[in-house]
This record gives sequence, C-alpha cells and structure tokens, in this order.
Amino acid sequence: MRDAAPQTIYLKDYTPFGFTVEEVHLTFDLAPSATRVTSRIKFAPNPDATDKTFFLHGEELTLRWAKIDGETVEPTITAEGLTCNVPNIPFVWESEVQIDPAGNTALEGLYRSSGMYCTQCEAEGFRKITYYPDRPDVMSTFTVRINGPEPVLLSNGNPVASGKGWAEWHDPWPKPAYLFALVAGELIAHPGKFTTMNGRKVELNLYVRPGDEHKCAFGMQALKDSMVWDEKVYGREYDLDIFNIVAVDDFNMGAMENKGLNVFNSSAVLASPETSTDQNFERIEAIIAHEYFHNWTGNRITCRDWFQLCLKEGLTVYRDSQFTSDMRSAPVKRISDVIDLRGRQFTEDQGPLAHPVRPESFQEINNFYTATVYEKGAEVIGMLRTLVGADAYSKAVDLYFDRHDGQACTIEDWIQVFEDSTGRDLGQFKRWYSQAGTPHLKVTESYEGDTYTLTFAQHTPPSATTPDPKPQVIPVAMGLLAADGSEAMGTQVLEITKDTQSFSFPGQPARPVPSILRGFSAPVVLDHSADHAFLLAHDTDPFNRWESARALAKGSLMATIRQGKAPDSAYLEGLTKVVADDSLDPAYRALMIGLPAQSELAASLHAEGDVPDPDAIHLAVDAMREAQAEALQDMLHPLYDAHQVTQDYVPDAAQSGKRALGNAMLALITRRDGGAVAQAQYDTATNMTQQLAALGFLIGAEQGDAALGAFEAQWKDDRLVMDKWFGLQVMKAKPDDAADTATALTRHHDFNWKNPNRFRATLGALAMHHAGFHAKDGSGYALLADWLIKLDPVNPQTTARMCSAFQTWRRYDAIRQTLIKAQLERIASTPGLSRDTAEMIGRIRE
Ligand code: 0A1
Ligand code: ZN
Repeated sequence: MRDAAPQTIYLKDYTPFGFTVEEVHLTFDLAPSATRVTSRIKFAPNPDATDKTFFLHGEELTLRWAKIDGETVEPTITAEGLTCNVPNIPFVWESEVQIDPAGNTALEGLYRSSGMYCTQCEAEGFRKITYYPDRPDVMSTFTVRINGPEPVLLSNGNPVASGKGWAEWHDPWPKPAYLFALVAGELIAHPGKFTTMNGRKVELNLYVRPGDEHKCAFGMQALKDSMVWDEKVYGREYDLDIFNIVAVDDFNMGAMENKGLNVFNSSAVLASPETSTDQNFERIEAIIAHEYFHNWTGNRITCRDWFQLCLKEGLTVYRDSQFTSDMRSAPVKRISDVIDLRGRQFTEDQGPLAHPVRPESFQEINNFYTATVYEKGAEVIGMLRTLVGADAYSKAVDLYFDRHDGQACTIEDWIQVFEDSTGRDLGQFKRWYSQAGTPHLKVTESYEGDTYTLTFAQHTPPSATTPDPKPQVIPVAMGLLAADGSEAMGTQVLEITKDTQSFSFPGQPARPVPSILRGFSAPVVLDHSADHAFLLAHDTDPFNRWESARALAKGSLMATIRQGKAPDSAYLEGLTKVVADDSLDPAYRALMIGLPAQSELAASLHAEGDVPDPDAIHLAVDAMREAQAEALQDMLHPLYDAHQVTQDYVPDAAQSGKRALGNAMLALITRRDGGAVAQAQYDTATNMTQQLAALGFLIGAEQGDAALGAFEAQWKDDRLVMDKWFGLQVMKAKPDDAADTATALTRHHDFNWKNPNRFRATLGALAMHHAGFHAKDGSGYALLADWLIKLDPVNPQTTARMCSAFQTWRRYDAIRQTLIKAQLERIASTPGLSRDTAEMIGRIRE
C-alpha cells in the first residue's frame, strides 16, 4: 500500500530526464508469487538535460542485485525508487528484481487474473515490474524474453523466436514504458488476417480463455474495420507483423493500447448475440477502434508528460467517435455523446473535481483519466475542426504525423501544426485546454427592418483551478428557419471570441426562428428561450430537433418538480408526431422518447438556485413516463409490432435501432398491461437485447422475481451476463429499496468484490440510482462508503474513481449534506488510505 503523504506534481516543473535509454532487454521468469525480472538497459547522458540525477522508479520490488557495466553496485533504495552513482558516459545497467503477481490485487503492474498473467502499466505501473525511468518522455526499443510453462507467452512487437517454455519478442518502435505489456496463460487464439494499404501482411489474434471462443468474431471484425478506416480517413497504416488483443476478467478500465498487444477488460471485447446487448456491441466496436487508433495517436506520437494526457486521449476519442459516426448513424452517435458529456463531464466541470482539459497539477495521475480529459478533450478537437474546416483539419493532422512521429509531445506541438498549416492565431483557442468550467452562453434576439440580430454573452463560472475565467473561442453552428419551417438560412458557423458579441442577418423578410448550436458545436450551456415546439416539428438539424424535445421535456419536468404542474401538452403532442413519423430512423425516435437523467434535473435545479429533492424528481419523472404512455397509447402496440426484427440477429445500426424503438414501446406498454407483453418477449427472446430489456421491465411487476430467478439459473456461469443481473436489480429498485437491494446482492455467493466489473455493477449502479443513492436516511451513502473503505487497500484505483459519486454533495439539503460529509470524513480518516482515494476525497471535501 502507498504512502498517503500528499505530494503535488506541477506541469510547470517539467524537466527532461538526465539520461536517454537506447535499448531495453527484459527477461521474465514467471512464477505466481515469485516472478523474477532481469533487465539490461543501455543508458547515455542526455545532452538536453541539466539535472543528471540517476533516479529509477520502482515500487513493491525486491532488488536481488544491480550492476553497472558488469560491476555490482549498491543503490540507495526508497519506497519510490532508487538512486545510484553512474558514469558520465554511456553505460549498461542490469538488475534482477522479484515481484509477486499473485499478491497484486491493485491490477497495476504484473498481476494474475483467472489463472493468467497480465500487465497494466499506464500510467505508472511499469515501476512495479522493474526499476526504470517510468515516464512517457523516455522512449526505447524493447526486447523481451518470457520463461514460463504457460502455452501462450506474449509481449509487444514482433515474435522473434519461441520454444517449449519460452518466447522472445522484439518491438522495434521506441516506446515509453507505459506501453509495455506481457501476457501469459492458457489462452485460445481467435485468428484473423489483414493486408495493409501498402501490402504488409498482418497476423491478428484475439486471445481468450477457453470457453469464450464463441465471443470473438465481432471483436475481430471491429478490429479489421478500424484498420481499414484509419487507412482511409487518416492515412495511417499498421506498423508491425502482428496485432494481438487479449481479454482479461479483472481490469480497472475498459482497455489498454499497449503496442501490438492490447489488453481488454473482457466486457469491452467479448460479445455474442445471446449474451451481449446492442449497446454492448456498439461500445465494443468503439473501444476496439479507440485502442487501435492509439497506435498512431498515443503510441507513435506519445505524451511528453502526464499533463498532456488529452493529447492522446482527446484526439483518440474524437477519432473513435468519427469512426462510429461513419459505421452507424452520425446523428444518433452525436446525441448519445452529448447525453454522456452532460451526464459525466458537465457534472465534473460544475463541481469540486473541475479541472482543465490539461490539468496543471495532480497528486495521483490515475485520478485524471476523466470525462474532462477524454470527452471534453474530444470536444475541443471537434471545435478545432469546425473552426478550420475539414480539409484544413486533415492537412494539420498530416503535418502532426509527419513532424512528430516517434516523439513525446505537448499540446503546444499539437496547436502549432494547426497554426503553421492554417496561418491562424490559436492563442485564445488554447484556453480550452487551460481553463476549467463549462461556459454559459446567453442568447438574445432582435428584429428591426429586415435585419435579424443575435447577441451572445458568454460567462464561465469560476472554479478552484480557474478562479478568473477569460472568454473562450466558441464556434456556434446555427441556421435560420422561416415561419413555414423551410430554411431561411442554412448552417453557418459563428465565431464567438468576446464576452458579448452580436451577429446580424440582413434581408430577412419576416422574423426567422433561429436554430442555435447545431450538432452541439461547442460544449457549453446554452441559455436561450427558443421556440422548442416549432424546432421539434421543423428543425432540419437532427441534433437540434432532438435537443428541442429534450428542452421541452426538461422544462415540463422542472415545472412539475417546482409547482406540481401536469406534463406539458405541447411536448407530448410534438413527441407523438415525431415518434409516429416512419420516415425517421427508429433509433432516433427511441432517443426522442428518452428523458433527462434525474441527476441532470438535480443539477439544473441547483444551478437555478433551488435545492433538489431526489424523491420529488423521481416522482416527476415517473409521472412524465405515465403521461408519455398515455399520449402514445394508440401507437404503442402497432409500433412495437412493426419493429420486431424477423431476420437473424445482426448488431448493426438498422437492427439495433428497431430493437431500441421496440423496447421503448415495451417500457410504456408494461405500464399499462402489467407485464404481459414483456413476459412474452422475455420467454421468446433469442438475444440479450430483448431478454434484458424485458427483464428490466418485469422487475417491480408481479413476474419480476420469477424472471430474475430464471435469468440467474440460465446465466449463472457467464460472468459478463451475471454483471448485468447484479446491476439491473439495483437500477430498477424502488428508491427506498436501492440500498437494501445492493446490500443483499453483496451477500450473494457470486459477489466477488475484488473483481472491478462485479463491484461496479453492484455499487456503481447504486451510485447511479439518483433517488436510491440519495435516500433520506443516508443508507445509500453509508453502504457505498463501507465498500469503498473495504476496497481501498485492495484496489485504490477503482476505489478512487468511485468516490466521484459524492462529488455533487453540495447540491443537496442540509440533512443530506451532513450525512454525506460524515461519510467523507469517515473515508478520509481511514488509516493507511491510498494516495488515490485521499486525493479524491480531499478535492471533493474542499
Ligand atoms: N489508455 C487507456 C485507458 C487506460 C488508462 C489506465 C489504465 O490503467 C488502469 C488502463 C487503461 C485508454 O484510453 O483506453
Ligand atoms: Zn485512450
């Protein structure tokens, strides 16, 4: 366990390492509790560095011996690493350490999962494998020999040679240590082949545990699609003879882009129609693409230091979202991304965890793999592309690859290629990287003579890291509609750079209706009393049409919560028309029926000066769902029937859209029929999308318990499906029962709390259940805190991430605040608390 003494690291303090690394040779002698790692590393003094201290990171290592140029040395060892006197000329460092993979429950470094060995080195896990300058600006080629009885022995790069009990790998591309990987185990390969645009033949493998072979085909196809797409759209070709993916059951995140050897959480790669939902398939396709795309944006061009994390993550998320838009429906992808952004990133940006896309300080870098770095980081790239145009974007990115291939770079390097290739000054735009907080954009309109004028006023609320925000460059895509719904002016991009700015549109014979922030062209909160009912009926921009439905629904829900008003009939009428419109994509219509998350309503109430009451919010949403069922009642059954897929299951956009609309109808049907149709769907379902949706609707109905029992009996041996079973029961619990339901599940014999997927499925679901987590008696808070305290010494990373459930605590009433505060204090005062969790709780309490 780590020392909790907080040490803050600052971007401004960056200095290069005093040595360059020319070659790394590693030998692993695998044994579950006593693996030996021998390293042979060629160092040379770095002429660009002033600080020549020879410090190698190393944690939880037992050093057996160390040598410099063949002579035994006695380095000075601390809990963080070692220092040693070294010559001022090139030299060879050798060492042997012993590590304990079986005892490694933090899942960082080399660890065991379901009987196999695997590694996770990003961000700072390599230092738990051997002594090394574990920082991304130190890059080297790696040659790795693995000795072990396991039939499959894998590392990065190309295979060199192998025999019984050993294998050797060489990665010719210099890389930082965080991209190192090793996997060993009894694994089955699902093979594939790919020929690159220049004729390089690449062997592909998806390695899984025996029994999972039938869940590989989709992932393999997604990988090939990603490889083709990156060649076609970004001109990026794969650069090794082999590309391996391994599925592991115990993993803190989704997946990891280790060079040539991606390691995936099994939930992020294994899929079959019977066990995975349409949403799972789409997520898997996106994550495979994301990790593959990192080969160029992250691996070939990496980060100088961890403050530059968004350099690889923002760009790679942006690229994977482009991929999904091309593979599926662009409007549906954009709407889903914005729902996610508002749910996670806006919450972060508006609370105590707010930080810039490029943070300027941290205690534990693992705490900065955030929605801000990833998702807002991607939004910033999207804005840049909107501002310079698609062609200029492509040219700038080409220049980035040409200029920086093989380097460890900064956001300055990234912005510079855009400045150099377009001639634009992006100085102000860079504030998107340095300022925290979500800008609010207030819009007012005037119409005089035949000139229509829009005035924008921007304001970013101050936050701990950005106490005095300056105006941002905000690209606002907008259009004007005429009274009959036709376009009076097609989409234009306005560039807002000042606090207040007006734009005039002369030659308007009648007052137009504006459609502002089309495609959600910037991650801002728009404050505009638009004619949402009109836009819902007529907007030509699919995003804004959806946004209008959302705004109407939200306005109506807020009026119910505050004044007990009945659901808004204009919203329900508009919704009815859109849902009935067979010319629209079913997936899009399904999104139209969705309502804002209860936590989003709480955020809006808080932002407008009210204290949110989670129970009142829950009741208002329930009343709205009832009103939807009533408004749509004549079409529920016909649309449900019309969207049953009769062809063989394919997880593509067309079929999954139909199932999404069918299931949206079924949710409302179940409110009326007590579950008869849902039971029928459950009984006949041949795919998980339909089985799980039906099960969810039955929970709470009379048939619920029987269905849950049947589901468990059917799927008890499939971990990924059982995660759904655990999660769904918490999600669907009544607010008063959520904590009890979660408690009961933690006592289930299959509740393996050391497995991050199972822990998240159960306790993460509680944290996401707004009214349940915020139950008045504090039971939700207490239960989560109990489990976080228990998990912290075992897995600090997952514990720390889940602390964010408490980040919104200041929104609530005094009683709830007191209850949460008590839990935060309790966690904070736990002896030996990890640095990860201590930092998170410290920031949340601020
Ligand atoms: N780079 C990965 C994310 C990742 C980060 C840290 C990890 O270790 C716990 C694992 C994965 C990505 O962006 O996919
Ligand atoms: Zn990534």
